[in-house]
Amino acid sequence: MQSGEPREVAAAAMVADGRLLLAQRVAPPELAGMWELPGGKVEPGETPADGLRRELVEELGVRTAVGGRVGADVPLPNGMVLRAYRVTLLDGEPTALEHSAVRWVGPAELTAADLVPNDRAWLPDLLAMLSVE
Ligand code: DCP
Repeated sequence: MQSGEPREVAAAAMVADGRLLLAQRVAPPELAGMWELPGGKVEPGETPADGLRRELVEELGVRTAVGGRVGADVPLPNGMVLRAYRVTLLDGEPTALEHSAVRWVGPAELTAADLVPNDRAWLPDLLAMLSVE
């Protein structure tokens, strides 16, 4: 590691028409079947926005614009940090290329969804985002 800044996992809070996009994980076994904000590890030399845009091409096949932060930092056990960003869909229909499914949810479905434990901390922030869209 060249710097003291932890490696980042960037996740997308993508909202369109008052609904948030959730993606269903296939791995690891303890998270398989649970829903998350799609994203992944930012690679060395990438900005978080670059990394998140790349991950969303790989995972969902869509072109996006990455905006500001949503919610708090979530420390990950391996010394990484998980951060969520507002994302706008520019082109394409999100497709589950690396997940088992994707779906757009409103506030009630989001509250009821079986979210991965790390993302559950963002629930109030995500609900607030949906209510002002
Ligand atoms: N993670 C999370 N919530 C999210 C996205 C990720 O808790 N919304 C966690 C799960 C993993 C870590 O972050 O512990 C890395 O996420 P991924 O496995 O999705 O990231 P990559 O696709 O970059 O992983 P890899 O390169 O290992 O395939």
